[in-house]
Amino acid sequence: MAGDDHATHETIERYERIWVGFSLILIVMFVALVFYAVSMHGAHIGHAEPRQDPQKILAMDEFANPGVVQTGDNSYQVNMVAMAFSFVPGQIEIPAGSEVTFRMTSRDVIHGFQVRGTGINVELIPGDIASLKYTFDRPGEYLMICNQYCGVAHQNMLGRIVVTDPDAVVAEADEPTLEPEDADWRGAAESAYNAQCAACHQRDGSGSRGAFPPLADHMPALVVPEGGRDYLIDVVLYGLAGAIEVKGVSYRGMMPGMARLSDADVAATLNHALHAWGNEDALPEGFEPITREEVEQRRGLGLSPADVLEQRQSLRLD
Ligand code: HEC
Ligand SMILES: [Cu+2]
Repeated sequence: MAGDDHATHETIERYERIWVGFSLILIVMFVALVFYAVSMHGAHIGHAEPRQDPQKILAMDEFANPGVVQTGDNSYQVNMVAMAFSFVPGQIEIPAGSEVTFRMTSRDVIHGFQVRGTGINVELIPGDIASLKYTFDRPGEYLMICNQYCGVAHQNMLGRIVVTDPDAVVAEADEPTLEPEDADWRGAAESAYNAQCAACHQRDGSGSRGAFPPLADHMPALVVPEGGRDYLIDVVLYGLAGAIEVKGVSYRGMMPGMARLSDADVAATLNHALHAWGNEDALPEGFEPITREEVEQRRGLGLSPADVLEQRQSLRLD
C-alpha cells in the first residue's frame, strides 16, 4: 500500500540522517584530536631540504665531524649521522632550556630518529638533511631510538641525550684515580667501560655480529703487534671508520671518536676491555696496563677515523 511505502521511506530517511550526523561527529572528533595532539605535544617531524648527492652531504664539515656545537648564548646545534647501527654522536649533552637545532642525515639506509618523551620523530634518508628545532625543558636522560627497521642489529641502534640542569651547582669533576698502580682500578675501569662502551660492544664484550665487533677474545690480539697500544688509544680518541674483519666477520661501521673522555677514562675503558672476559689470560707475559700518560701523548694528533683504519692495516693482524 502507498501509505506503508511512505512510512518505510520516512523511517529509512531518519536512519540515514542519524548515520550522516554520526559520521560528521566522528570526523570532527578526529580533526579535533589531531589539533589537540599537535598543540599539546607538538609535532616535530623535521624539515627536509632538497635532495643532494649523499656523498656530498657526508663530505660537508658538519657531517664529516658530527657532534654538538654551541652556536649562541643559549643555543646548540647537533650535527648527527645515522648509520647501521648507531647514531654519531651517540651521546649528547645539552643544558635544559636551550634551543637545539638538529641537523641529521643517514650514511647508508633509511633510519628513524625518535626521542622518547618528546614529539621528535624524523625519518633520516641518505641524500637528505633533516633539520628540526627543539627545546628540552626538563633535565634528565632521553633515549634516542631508531624506529625504522634497518638491519640485523637495528634493536641496538640507541643513543642518549643528557639534558643537564643549568642551575645545578656543577660539582668539581673529580678525576677518578684509575692509575693501574692503584689496587682498585678494576672496579672504576669496569664502570667507565659500561658507561662509555657497553652500548655498542656490550657489557660482556660480545659486540653485535655484523655491527659492533666483539672485544672479548679479541683485544689481546690487537695489543700484541708493535704499535698496538697506540692503535687502541687512537681508536678511542679519534674513532674508527671503514671495513675491518674480526674473527671472520666483516664490519663496516664507524666508531665515533671520544676525545671528550679524560686521559684516565680512556686508559680505564681500554684496560677493562683488555683484562675482562678472560682476555687477561691471553695478554703477553709482563703486560703493563695502559697509563694516562700514554693517552696524553696521543692527544692532539688530529687523526680522522679513516687514518686510524690505516693504522690498523699496518698492524698486519692476519
Ligand atoms: C657507538 C658505538 C660504539 C661505541 C660507544 C664504542 N665503539 Fe668501539 N667500535 C664500534 C664500531 C662500529 C667499531 C668498528 C668500526 C669499523 O667497522 O671500522 C668499533 C671498533 C672498536 C675497536 C677496534 C677493533 C679492531 O678489531 O680493530 C676497539 C678496540 C674498540 N672499538 C673499543 C672501544 C672502546 C674501548 C669503547 C669505549 C671507550 C668503544 N669502543 C665504544 C662502535 C662503538
Ligand atoms: Cu637504524
